[in-house]
Order: sequence, then C-alpha cells, then structure tokens
Amino acid sequence: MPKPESQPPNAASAAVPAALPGPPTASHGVYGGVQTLPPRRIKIIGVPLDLGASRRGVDMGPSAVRVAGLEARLEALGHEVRDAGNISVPLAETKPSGHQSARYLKEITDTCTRAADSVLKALGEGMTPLILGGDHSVAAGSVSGVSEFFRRQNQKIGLIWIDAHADMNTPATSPSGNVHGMPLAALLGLGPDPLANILGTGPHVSPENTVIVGVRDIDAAEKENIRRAGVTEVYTMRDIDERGMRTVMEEALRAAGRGTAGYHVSLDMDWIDPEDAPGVGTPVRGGATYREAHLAMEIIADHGRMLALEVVEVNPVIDEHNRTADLAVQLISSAFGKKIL
Ligand SMILES: [Mn+2]
Repeated sequence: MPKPESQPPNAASAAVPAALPGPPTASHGVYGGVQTLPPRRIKIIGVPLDLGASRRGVDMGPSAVRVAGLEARLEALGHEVRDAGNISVPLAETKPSGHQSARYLKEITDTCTRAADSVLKALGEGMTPLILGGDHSVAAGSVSGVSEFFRRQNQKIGLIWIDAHADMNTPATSPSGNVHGMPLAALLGLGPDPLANILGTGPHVSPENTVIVGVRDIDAAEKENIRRAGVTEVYTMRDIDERGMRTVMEEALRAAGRGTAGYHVSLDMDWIDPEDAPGVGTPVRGGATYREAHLAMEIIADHGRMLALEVVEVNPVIDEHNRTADLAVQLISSAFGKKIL
C-alpha cells in the first residue's frame, strides 16, 4: 500500500470535523477486506442540471447513477448513506436562454446556489457530500459550498479537477456560450460574475491548490485563462501517458492538500475514454483507461483527505445499457475505499 504523503503536524486537517471519518463501528472491516477507509456518513445530492450544455440528457445522470446501485454499493463498503434527493432545476423548455455568451446563466447560478447550500448543510451535519450531476456547471455551486464551510473555520480547500476539458472559459472567451465550460474559471474568480460569487464569498479556490488532471482538449483562450488565473498544476493526458497515473496523482494530491483542510474532487466522466464511458456530455478520444481511472480513485482513497466528491456529465441518452453510470458507481466506490483485495 502506498504511503500517504506526510502532513506537517499543524496541518489543518487535524481540526476538521466534517472530513474526519466517524469512529470505527462494528461493521468496519467485516466486508471481506474490501474497505480501506473507515466508515463515513455520505450524503447524496442530485443536481439534474443540463442548462449548461448544448447536448441534452445529462439531467438524467443522477437517476442513471442511482439506478446503477449507488446507495447499496456504498453501504456494502460499510458507509452510512443518506440520499437527499434532487435539487430543483428549471427545465430548459420553460425559460428563455438569456445572453448567447453565457446561456441560462441566471438559472444556473440559482441552481448552483441551492447546491452550495445543500453541500454546506451536509458538511455541517458531519456528512461527506456526494454530488451527482448534471452538467459540470454544478461544480460552481458544490465547490463553493465546501469552500465556504471551511472558510468559516479559517481554512481553505484544494480542488482536484479531473476532466478532458479545462472548463476555464468565460463569457468573453467561450466559443459556445455553454456555461459547463466555465465553472473552473468561475471558482478561481475569473468570472462570469454571479457564478463566481456564489454565497457572496468568491473566489472559492486558490490557484496553488487547484489541480487539473487528464485534460486533452483546451481552447486557445483557455490556455491564456489558465495562465492568468495562475494555475500551474496541470497534468495533461500526455503527462499520464509518460509519467504514469500513480506519479501524477501523488503530485496532484500533494499540491491540492498543501496547507488545506483537504480537497474537493470533481470528476467529469468525459475524462475516461469513450471506449469505456460512451455516455457523456462531450466525448473526446484519448482518455483515461478503465484501470487508470480506478487507480486515480484508489489513490485518493488511500490519502483519506477527500472532503467531497462529485461525478458529472453522465448522459444516459447516448449511453449503452447504462454502462457509463455503472462505471461512475464503480469509481465512486473506489474513491470511497473499495479495494480489489
Ligand atoms: Mn467538465
């Protein structure tokens, strides 16, 4: 088993109530050795949001992931799971799309604010939020909720953004006007404004604790935005190919964890190759393999510092027999401590 990075004794994690796993219970360790993490209390928050994407269908992502057995499979690992249901999201058909440079920005911001509140509440209850998208714009809300919870305790968080895309556009640079290409820019304070200021306290993450993993499709303007924001920890698919998933993840977690309470993990399923994850919002060739994806999640579990997890962009409309949602549940299980042996 890989040795977790050593943390300075004054590491913020020592004072974090919500992220700390609960005390071991009788159920710990009795599941045939498949669990590494001590049991957590997990709160599932569905956000059936598809206003940020042009292709429809990711609003059915939360259902597809639930149908694939999410709750039962997490409980089989010994975790306590509560499903909070779905956050209400306006239907695209019932709203005007607004300005073409950031379509449905108002409705998305409202939805993200509700998601942030729900995440904040879950952490306050000592639970680990598990957010199911929906398109990736939901992250502007969920990450804000995690960040705000720890900001109130004078702590900051890290962010691991695992994605084929950088999601670093702004309304000024976006070729499509789709807000799901903007959430990371919003969280780093580049805008668009209402989305960048959810709960009134942005920017929600600092560039030195923000890590992008698995990118392979970045617009020219996004490259500039990454530089402007000051994010230097970017691991492309080439880095994974050349240096291996293990090295990339160890470095990523070290950067996100440095001086923070822990990190939020935002997993866009389009990171994985369409061969294994065909049912995603924006498929791009050349993604992570099935095993690389699992390894990344297993390493996250080994370190034990994940504050919240979200899995986004599952699109059942173009999936094959729900296998992308099924893979999502498998990866969630690995992130929550499922081991092969
Ligand atoms: Mn994304």
